[in-house]
Amino acid sequence: MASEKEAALAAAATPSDAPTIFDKIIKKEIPSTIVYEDDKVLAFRDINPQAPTHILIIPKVKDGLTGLSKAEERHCEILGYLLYTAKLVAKQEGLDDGFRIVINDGPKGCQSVYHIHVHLLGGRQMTWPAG
Ligand code: IU
Repeated sequence: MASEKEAALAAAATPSDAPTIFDKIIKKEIPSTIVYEDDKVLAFRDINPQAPTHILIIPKVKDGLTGLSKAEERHCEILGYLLYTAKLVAKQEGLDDGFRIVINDGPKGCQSVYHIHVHLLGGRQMTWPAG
């Protein structure tokens, strides 16, 4: 599998508002391990986990929100809901001693999928600074 940096650079070369693999995951056209779902969001296990618990939380409707840098005022509600869902899933996963939330943005942020997503990482001691 390509490194995160290579994947981010490859993704940056594609039209950023094009459908992504996450649309197929939302439509259940490709399998994923879903841990939470409601009418607004989907949470599923990352295919390449960077921690014992690594879950992605995504909006079901992208509405132009390819990444955080594209956020408009109309997105405030879903952005808050993504974080609230991350907290619910962290509780569900038993991450009672702490966890980390990450939103990668753009090539330098190592974003590789242009459908906004919140990474929920836990189950091990995190270090700082992030790489
Ligand atoms: P990033 O922040 O854009 O780099 O995160 C994208 C994540 O999506 C990354 O951690 C991948 O492992 C993950 N992922 C996935 O879970 N399932 C897939 O089919 C693909 C990527 I492509």
